[in-house]
Amino acid sequence: MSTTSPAIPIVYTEEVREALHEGRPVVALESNGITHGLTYPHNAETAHRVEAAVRKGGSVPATICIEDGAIRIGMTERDIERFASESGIPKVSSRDLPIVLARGGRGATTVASSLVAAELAGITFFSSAGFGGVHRGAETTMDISSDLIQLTRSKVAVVCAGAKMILDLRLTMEYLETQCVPVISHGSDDFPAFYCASSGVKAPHRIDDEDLIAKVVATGHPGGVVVTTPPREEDAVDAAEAEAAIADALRRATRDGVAGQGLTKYLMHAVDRATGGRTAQANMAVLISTAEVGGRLAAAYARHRTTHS
Ligand code: PSU
Ligand code: MN
Repeated sequence: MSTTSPAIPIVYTEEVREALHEGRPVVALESNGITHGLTYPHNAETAHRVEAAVRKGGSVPATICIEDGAIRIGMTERDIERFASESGIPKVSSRDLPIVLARGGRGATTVASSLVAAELAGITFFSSAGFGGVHRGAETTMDISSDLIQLTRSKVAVVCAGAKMILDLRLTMEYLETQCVPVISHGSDDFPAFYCASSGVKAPHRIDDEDLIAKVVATGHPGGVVVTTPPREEDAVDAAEAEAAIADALRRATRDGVAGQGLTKYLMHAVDRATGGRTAQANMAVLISTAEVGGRLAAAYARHRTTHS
C-alpha cells in the first residue's frame, strides 16, 4: 500500500498502483452495492465474482471505498469480507465525501463518489450494474440522484446495464440529454433497465464495435460518458413482473414515509422480496456480466491509447 496527495489521501493496493503506473487497463467499482445492495454472504461472493469478471474482460479491478479518512483504490479480499459482513457502514455519496474524509471515517461509495475517486486516481473506466437517476415523483420530491450530476463533472466512462425501473427512466434520459452526457447503447437499440432488457426508451446512439466506443471515450468529452449493455437474456426479469413489484414497493415507501438517502435501498429490497428473490438473483448476474463488458472496453481503450500515442 502507498499513499499519495496530501489534500485527499488516496491509498492504492499494490496491484492497482502498478497497473496504473504501467498504463494497463483498470476498471473502478463501487462499494455501496456491497454494503447496501445485497445481503451477506451474497454481497461478498458477488463482489469477488465482479472482480473476476473485470479480469476476464482483460482489466484490473479496483473496488473503491473510504477508510480511515482516505480513499481506497482497490480492496483486498479481507477488506471486501469486512465491508460485506459488518453492519452500519454508511453510504457515502459525493455530498458526504469531504465530511467523511475530514472526520477520518469510513464508508461505502456510490456511483457518484466512486466517480470522484476514479478521476482523482486517473482511472478512465467505471462499471456498475446501474446508476441512480430521476426518481418517480421527482416533480414534487426533487429526488434526483447525485450520480447524474456527478456524471457531468467527472471524466469517467460508466459501463452499466442502464438504471433500475424503480426510477423514472424516461426522465432520467431527458436529464442526461439536458446535462450533455453522451449515452451509448452497446448490443441493443434501447436503454436497458438493469435487470430488464429494455426500459422502453430508445438509446440515442447504438455502437456495438468496442474499438469505436474506445475511440468515443478517447475524444476527451469534458465529463462522463455512459455506455449501457443489456442483461443477458437468461438473466433478465420480465418487465411486467418487475413493474408490478415496483408499483407495490412505491406504495409501501409512501405509506412508510421513506424518502431521501434510504429510498433506493428500501425500494430495491422491497422489489427483491416481492419477486421471491428473482430480482436479487438477476442483480448479481447483471453486476457480473456488466463488469466483464467494462473490462473489455477498458482494455480496448488502453489498446487505442497505445496505438495512438
Ligand atoms: N443500483 C441501481 N440503482 C442505484 C444503486 C444501485 O440500480 O441507485 C445504488 C448505487 O450505489 C447508486 C446509489 O450510486 O444507489 C444511488 O443512490 P441515490 O439514488 O440515493 O443517489
Ligand atoms: Mn436521492
